[in-house]
Amino acid sequence: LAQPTILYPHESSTRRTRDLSGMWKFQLDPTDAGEAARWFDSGLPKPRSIPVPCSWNDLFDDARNYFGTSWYETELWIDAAWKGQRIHLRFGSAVYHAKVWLNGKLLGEHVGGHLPFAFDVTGIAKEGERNRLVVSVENRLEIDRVPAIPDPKTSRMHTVHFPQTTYDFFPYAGLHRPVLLFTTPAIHVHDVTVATSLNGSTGTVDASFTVNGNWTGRAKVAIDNVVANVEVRDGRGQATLRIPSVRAWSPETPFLYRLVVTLGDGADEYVLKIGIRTVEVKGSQILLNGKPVFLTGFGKHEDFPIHGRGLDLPVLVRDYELLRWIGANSFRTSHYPYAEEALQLADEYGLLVISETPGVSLVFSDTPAVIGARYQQLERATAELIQRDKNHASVIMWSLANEPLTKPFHTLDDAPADSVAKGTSFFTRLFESARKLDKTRPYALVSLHGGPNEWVGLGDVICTNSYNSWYAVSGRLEDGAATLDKDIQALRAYHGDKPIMFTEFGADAVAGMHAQPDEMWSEEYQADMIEFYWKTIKKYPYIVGAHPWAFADFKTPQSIMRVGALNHKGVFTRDRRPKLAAHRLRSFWAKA
Ligand code: BDP
Repeated sequence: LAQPTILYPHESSTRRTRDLSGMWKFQLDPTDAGEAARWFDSGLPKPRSIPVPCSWNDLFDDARNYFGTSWYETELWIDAAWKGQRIHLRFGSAVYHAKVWLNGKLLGEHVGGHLPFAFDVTGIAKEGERNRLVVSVENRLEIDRVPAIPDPKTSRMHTVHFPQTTYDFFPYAGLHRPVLLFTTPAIHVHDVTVATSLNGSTGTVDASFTVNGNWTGRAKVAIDNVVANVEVRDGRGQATLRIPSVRAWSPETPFLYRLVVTLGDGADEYVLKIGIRTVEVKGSQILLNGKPVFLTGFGKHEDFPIHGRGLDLPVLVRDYELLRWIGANSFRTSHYPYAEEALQLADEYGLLVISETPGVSLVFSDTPAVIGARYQQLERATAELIQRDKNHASVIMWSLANEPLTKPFHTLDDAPADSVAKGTSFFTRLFESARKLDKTRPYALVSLHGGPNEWVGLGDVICTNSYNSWYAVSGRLEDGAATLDKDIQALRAYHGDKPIMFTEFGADAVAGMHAQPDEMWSEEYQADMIEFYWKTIKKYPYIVGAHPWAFADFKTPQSIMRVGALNHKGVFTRDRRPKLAAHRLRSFWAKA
């Protein structure tokens, strides 16, 4: 409990939040001079304005391909009414490595992006004065980070691809999510973990919580008029609430209850919206509230013109409206954790979410030191992700990685003989450490064409990305469909009873490009390919989900494969207009 609370700062009778979003000062620091020159003390010498949250890349021409340190600065004021409260400063995410100073004092740092971090700034933030907040954000693309760049010695990716990445999305950077000031009482709820179950018409909510300062005293946990009195000892409390005539959470009825944890007679109050539901893998099915569920939806990206990867609430609402329109019940947060606001809204919309770590495109032909550094980072990010998302009804499965490979995609060299074994021990360890943190949800690893079997088999659901008729069997829909049948049967033969899910399949289509007969890059080809995948997948009762890649077109590095530096596999364009494939899917999903 030495760390500040990372719970989302919802307001309550005892807690206040102030959003610091807006125009901040910004400066690139290509020579890394800022720290030695103490910009954190004196402020930025030659700043321009930048909106927070937003990526820096699409705002300024000189920042498009900037991969170094940038500085942000703003001022903040403390409310007189906050006297006696703890004051916390919280960042939704900063990509990749952030350092934070308040009034010249280093508060701390965070590495990895996509996940929140907070500091207790009580006493450092002064009331009645201008407080200077300075943040450096550094986004070097490095081989030993997660995600990584390819090793220029073994990969030819750099000759066809700029900037060099191992992954297929633009490496946007900056303060991507809101920066919040929030208050709590001195003694406050530090963490809450909720697990729910159903028994007939009764819902059971098991809520355990911690209080800072090893506090001992009385507390209450309540949902509506169901209240449990709790003795908190050494900072730990636990309550079990039984809700009669429960309204179970599901995509059809995404009902949310208000869970309130109150310390003493109102010394602190933490409010959390929860859904009561169960999820489990049984035989070849994923069961939601005891009934088999089939996942329709997409892999997505946090991506929009000009904002880049910055949180964009209007786009978020529009995306979920379009998911409803097309008849999707789910999505995957490919290939990194999405904003907390996205998960809160998914809870409300009844969307089922596969929550993915930033572990995209790991390769196992690199040195043990590099693989080890990536492991440390990914294990930490996984723990932070589970801590952050564990109470969302919408989150039904964890994806620990996307498309790990034995060797870089673009190399013709053979993978080193021990690369499968190296990956197996990496993922065995990762699954073990994650499974200790949340025992209420299934885990998976998303593979490319099912391989290697040893890795994907560590998951509870066999997730596979599959590109027949695109990267494989290019230009031939019928042959692609025949290959798909064989692929499915091979997966089943290896993995036995486990459910299989197609987490990606798709074709690029440039909106407005048409062809008769079918031809790659046309809207017809994309729609027809998605159709044969859908029809094939539906033949097999042990396949539990189909997510075409991708929801919408999105920004990529520049390369010979990506017209306009976009991946065109979206069934919507980047500005969310439906392609032919969207209408086709809607006829299968929404109208069925
Ligand atoms: C898969 C990746 C995804 C890519 C997609 C593609 O998981 O990130 O965008 O292929 O190439 O390999 O379109």
